[in-house]
Amino acid sequence: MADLLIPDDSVMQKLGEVFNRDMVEFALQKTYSFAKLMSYYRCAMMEIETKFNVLNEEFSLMFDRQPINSIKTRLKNPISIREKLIRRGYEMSVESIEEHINDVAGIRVICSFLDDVYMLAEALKKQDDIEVITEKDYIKKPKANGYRSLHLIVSVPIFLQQEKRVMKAEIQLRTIAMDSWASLEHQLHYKKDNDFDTLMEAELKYCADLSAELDARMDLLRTEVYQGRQGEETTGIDILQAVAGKFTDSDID
Ligand code: 0O2
Repeated sequence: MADLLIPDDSVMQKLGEVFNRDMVEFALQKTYSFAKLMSYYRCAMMEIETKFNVLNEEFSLMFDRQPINSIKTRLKNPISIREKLIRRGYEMSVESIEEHINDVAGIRVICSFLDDVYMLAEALKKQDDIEVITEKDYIKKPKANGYRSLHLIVSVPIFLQQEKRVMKAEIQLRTIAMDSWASLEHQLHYKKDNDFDTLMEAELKYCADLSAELDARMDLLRTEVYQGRQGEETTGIDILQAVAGKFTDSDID
């Protein structure tokens, strides 16, 4: 066990008076292994965050605009990890966390425009040290409640002093509108323990549809501004076509 985790003698003595010494050492060993694993996940988040910052920098240099509005990272807390393992019928151990939980490391990339979400996802997927494990496109196929976001579960190598480890992480890419809907919906769910009633669900879905329309309109506007379309007014038909173009029939099975 790493020296820095062994408490000094007086603490060990006090713990030993209450608990069996083997038990104390066992608990310390487990705590250390857990802390080490969490630190690896933190490294994976740093690697991925840097990759997105590099893409943002390159894009800003080439096109004089930044596709990323902000990046948030979070490490899943031990209580949520435990709940998820129990819910899925797995034991609570360091090995089990690594094997069964894909979203201990979470990176949320908030993009300026809808097209940026896909541009950034494609740019990341092309990198030869990134392996995509699963992809869920809740933008093309929103969840029933209206939730939209592009989710990638990826693996990324981290390089330690003595070894290379491949860690999993969940990346959520979404626009500002998608993010504000998701965080407000999350807050409302948090406030209301029970499920929403039908009217509330319909209202939430309506707000999600409005946010989807906002994204489509902003994307159209961006295209016009950056492609220099001048002198022509944006018509309602343009906007409807833009919205329809984002979600073709083939996307909806
Ligand atoms: P937290 O606190 O954000 O970590 P998986 O986790 O991938 O094994 P699942 O549930 O199929 O299993 O994953 P999915 O559908 O990709 O969703 C994972 C995450 O997306 C959630 O994490 C949320 O962050 C977000 N999410 C999914 N659906 C919704 C939704 O309806 N509303 C909001 N606001 N967020 C959503 P966690 O673990 O639930 O929570």
